[in-house]
Amino acid sequence: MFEYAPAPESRDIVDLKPSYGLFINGEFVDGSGPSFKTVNPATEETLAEVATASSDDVDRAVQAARKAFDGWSGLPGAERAKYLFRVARIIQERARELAVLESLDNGKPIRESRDVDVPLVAAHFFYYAGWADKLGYAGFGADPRPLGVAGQVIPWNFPLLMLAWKIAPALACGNTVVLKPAETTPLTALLFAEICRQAELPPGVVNIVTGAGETGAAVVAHPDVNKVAFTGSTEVGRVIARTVAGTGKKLTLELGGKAANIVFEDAALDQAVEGIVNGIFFNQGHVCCAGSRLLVQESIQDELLSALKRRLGTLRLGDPLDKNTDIGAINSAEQLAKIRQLSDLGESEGAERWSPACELPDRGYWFPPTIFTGVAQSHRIAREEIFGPVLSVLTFRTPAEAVEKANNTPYGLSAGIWTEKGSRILWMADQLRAGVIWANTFNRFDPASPFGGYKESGYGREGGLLGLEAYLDV
Ligand code: TXE
Repeated sequence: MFEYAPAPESRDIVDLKPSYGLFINGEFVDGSGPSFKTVNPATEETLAEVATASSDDVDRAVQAARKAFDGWSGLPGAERAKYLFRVARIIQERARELAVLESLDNGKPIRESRDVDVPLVAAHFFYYAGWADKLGYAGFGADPRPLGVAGQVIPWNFPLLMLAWKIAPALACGNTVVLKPAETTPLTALLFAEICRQAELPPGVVNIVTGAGETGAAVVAHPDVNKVAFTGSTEVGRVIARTVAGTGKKLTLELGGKAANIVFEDAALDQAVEGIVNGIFFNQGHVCCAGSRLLVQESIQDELLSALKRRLGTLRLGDPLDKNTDIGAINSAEQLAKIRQLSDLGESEGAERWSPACELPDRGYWFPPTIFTGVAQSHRIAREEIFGPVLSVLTFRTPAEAVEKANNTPYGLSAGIWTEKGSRILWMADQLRAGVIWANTFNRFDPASPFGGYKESGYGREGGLLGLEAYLDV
């Protein structure tokens, strides 16, 4: 039988430099802190040395952003739109390079970085470019104003996409930006800095400061930062909320999740299996809205689980640059240790663990797709965010019980419903305490659709009109 086997994506398309500096006021400059290594999680090889921004460096970046603010916010919206459209087009032109670098630094399969992340990044810049000259018609009054300097701290699971969610609306509204990427995935943000130069964005409008948590903390605490936007762990989100409290800074937090993916007995089973796989194994489960809890109606449990296991047996784990790969590397040794620890705990708490036969490469950070059955609501694997390719399966009998179990979590970011019955979808969507609810699909994103959580998943929305409001005084 003919098998389609495309050649692996070549890493030569990426011009990797041995070391990278900070991007401040339109220039790449040295950092005053000790540099750190960013590694390819699929091979553990060092990709580059990256500068650490000290609090003095962060101060220089914030001052550059402040200086650029009057000019940038004073431009007619249509002029800002031209810059953003230009950035969006360059992202499209350099899409392959961005996708390969993202997969090298993050470990995600090239099919995802190429077909999901990078196209969505461009789409966000196009979408918000479209609003830049229409802010007076967005429903926030005739003359909404930008906030000033936005300090933005992002995680490693979608390095470019999180950057786009934050930078595109901020700039469209007339704010300037200091952004700190995660320490394990700084490279595409620095390539984005190069794209800002190529688009001739005025110096200081976008500044990128690399480093670990201390650098992020310096951005958040800087007195000349007017707005803080954070995506990351709930623990760090709490620290940031405390730092910002009482300062008058506007804050949005997008934190963890433990989403329920709820399958009723009347669902189209093949479609549901694909949705479950996409829900938890997309991006190795490093997804805040991942469908990490499968709630399946008891009557179809056996049938659904057999179909799901058969499907997992076909997933290919390995080289992220191979276009056939479905499951790439875990982003870091720390994250791998967390996934292992929680999975071991699942077993010791009495749940049953299953993975398909799956050879793991010798080097790099890997974890096989894993399912836990016999999970009780009290188990930690049913309550805590594992942020890896691990699915906890629970059962229910009635829609009311499904709602009760789905909502029984401190988080409230997303949920999925699988049923052929429209009235049930509407009823469930009304009952579920989650910011995003998908019906008969999962992990679908659109720049026009706001995203964000209830409860400990954070507050504020990114995307759509609400994403604009987060960067405006209205
Ligand atoms: O997150 P951190 P980590 C969850 C997920 C994961 C866990 C830990 O469960 O296993 O968090 O991941 C910066 N002030 N999510 O340790 O530490 C940090 O440098 C300011 C869910 O990577 O929250 C990085 O840039 N900034 C999540 C960013 O915060 C600080 C995505 C996120 O790192 C800081 C990632 C401080 N005091 C992890 N400390 C999601 N919602 O998608 C750290 N940082």
